[in-house]
Amino acid sequence: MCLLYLSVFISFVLFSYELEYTNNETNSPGQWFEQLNEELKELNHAAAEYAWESSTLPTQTSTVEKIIQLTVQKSHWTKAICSRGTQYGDLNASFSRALYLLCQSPRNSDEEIREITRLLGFMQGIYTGTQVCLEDDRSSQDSRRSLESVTYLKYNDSGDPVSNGVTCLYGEPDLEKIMANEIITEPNQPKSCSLDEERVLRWVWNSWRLAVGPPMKHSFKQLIDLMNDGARRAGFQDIGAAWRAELEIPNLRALVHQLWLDVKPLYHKLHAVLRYFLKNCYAELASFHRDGLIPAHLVGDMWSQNWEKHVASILPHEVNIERNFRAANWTSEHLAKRAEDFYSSMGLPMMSKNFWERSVFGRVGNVTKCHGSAGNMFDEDDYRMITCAGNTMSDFYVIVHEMGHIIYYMLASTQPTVFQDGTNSAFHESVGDTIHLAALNPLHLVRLGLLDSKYLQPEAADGLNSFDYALLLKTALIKIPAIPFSYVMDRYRWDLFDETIDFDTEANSYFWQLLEQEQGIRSPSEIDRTNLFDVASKYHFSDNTPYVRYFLANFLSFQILEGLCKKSIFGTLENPNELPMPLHRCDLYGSKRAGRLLKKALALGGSQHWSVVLKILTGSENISSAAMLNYFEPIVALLDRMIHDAKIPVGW
Ligand code: X8Z
Ligand code: ZN
Repeated sequence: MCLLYLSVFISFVLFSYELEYTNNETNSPGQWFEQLNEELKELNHAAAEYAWESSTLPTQTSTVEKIIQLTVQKSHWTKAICSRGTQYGDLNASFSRALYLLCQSPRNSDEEIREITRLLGFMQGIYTGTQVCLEDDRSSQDSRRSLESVTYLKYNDSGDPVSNGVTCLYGEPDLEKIMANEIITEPNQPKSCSLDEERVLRWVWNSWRLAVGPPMKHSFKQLIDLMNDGARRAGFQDIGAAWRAELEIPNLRALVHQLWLDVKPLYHKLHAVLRYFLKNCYAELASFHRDGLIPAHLVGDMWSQNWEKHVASILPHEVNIERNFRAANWTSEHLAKRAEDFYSSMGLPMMSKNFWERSVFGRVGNVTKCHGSAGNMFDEDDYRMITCAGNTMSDFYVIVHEMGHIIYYMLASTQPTVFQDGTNSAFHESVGDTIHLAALNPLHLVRLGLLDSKYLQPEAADGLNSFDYALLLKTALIKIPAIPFSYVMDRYRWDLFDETIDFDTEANSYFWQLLEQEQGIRSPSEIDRTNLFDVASKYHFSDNTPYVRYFLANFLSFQILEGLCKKSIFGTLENPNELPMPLHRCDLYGSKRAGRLLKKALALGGSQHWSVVLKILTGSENISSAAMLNYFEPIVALLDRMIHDAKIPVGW
């Protein structure tokens, strides 16, 4: 998962249900609680070390075996703790909460744990180790011929990709970057919107899915059964219910549905405008015109969750902020320094010496995993990041995001170990996203030397100028398509887990039914996809990480930004006045007031329910779409004008 654990599986702590309780007798509940936290720290430390090992070194059978043993050990330990804990009853609120957090987990036997760990390792290995290979003149090839050359490759013993004279590419970041058009150095690169470009994108999109989907399908079916067994023994209906319980939102399914309904009109407008642009751009592409769905490979992202690639085509502007960013030629360490500078300007902690010495920035050495992650090593000041970042704005996003996890770990580190994971996973995902939104404000872009200060001047009655609109549209193209995507990722898995959907006959067709219905995209390939398994093309699927946390974090980050802004400007959240600037213009850089509020909330770790944390940060106890919709209000007006003027149809 993105917080560096062995897997959700170990972070979620499993019970072994046959073993006797084994922990030592101690004098008082207080001493016992202290000892429990010491032991948990040791277990978490070992888990973090193994997770680091398996992310940065080629998979060794010995590591897998150590991981299995540790997972089993932790499950026995948890069972013992929970059985002992019930003898003490409800001593106080903190004690009860600690036991609640530790003891709500699925219960699998040692043998099941072994099998689950093996299956997860296998799936993760496919995602991180698979390369697809292509011949050099791929742009002029027929896509069907290219598909035949897809090869399923691993590292050789010295950790180098196996290549037989052809170019072999990983999913992340190689193919991901081709889809987002971030590999732009070749002089003979196909022209944007050409059929050559379309063919390359289709090839990449399809090859990745053909390479990783089918090998994972059978393992996932086995995994569902094993995880459901463990969840049912713990009193849950299925593993989906157990995943949802971690968030502590009683009406989660209804809330998620409502939040999605709230932003759907905006998504449909963005969809309409992008489709209009793409149809004009790929006028020769016959298949485009069949229905209202957008072919998935054209939106500028492997998973269709981020459409920012098309911002300049939809709304051309003299400032190309993306180009300015790349031209600065920052390395990933530079980007990390700039991220650290933003956090520390608010009075939040600087990264530790260990962080700078041990983090991995790039596919260097034997790094096997390129998806961004942040590790709490549960050892004095040892926090680390893995990212295969380059020098684009989306690389900067990943670094700020991961640093948000680390800031949360650092601030929660004075809590007992059991509370150091934060109030829930959605809040953990929202910290970096909030600060990233804050860093995307035009004033900060001027500060970074990426934007001329003349673009701070208002041009219209709403106080905005043309650059504000370009920037807001770019942010909307990043944040809004992520909503239906994240909605589908877990709605799909919940429906498989509770057997609403029959895995054997509907696993892939149901996924496409949801993608078409919610995202309005369709497969670009003529291949019959019934027996494929396209959900496996996403990192979090093979990593078995629940995804609704990102859905919620998206909304939370706008709410928290608004709260921090109010605090920064008025000194209190109670002030009933509107902010004196549009939300995206609020500059949190250097705001010690906002930093103090964030510190106060995050330092509680998991000791309090998330609604308490949200109340501190925003004055409200409810997750809502209002701040996000307020942020994008100018964009809604802009899209409405475009749709009206060009008579663009909306919906599909
Ligand atoms: O996986 C991540 C982070 C690590 S927790 C880079 N994110 C999701 C994704 O990449 O799909 C951040 C936003 C969504
Ligand atoms: Zn994250």
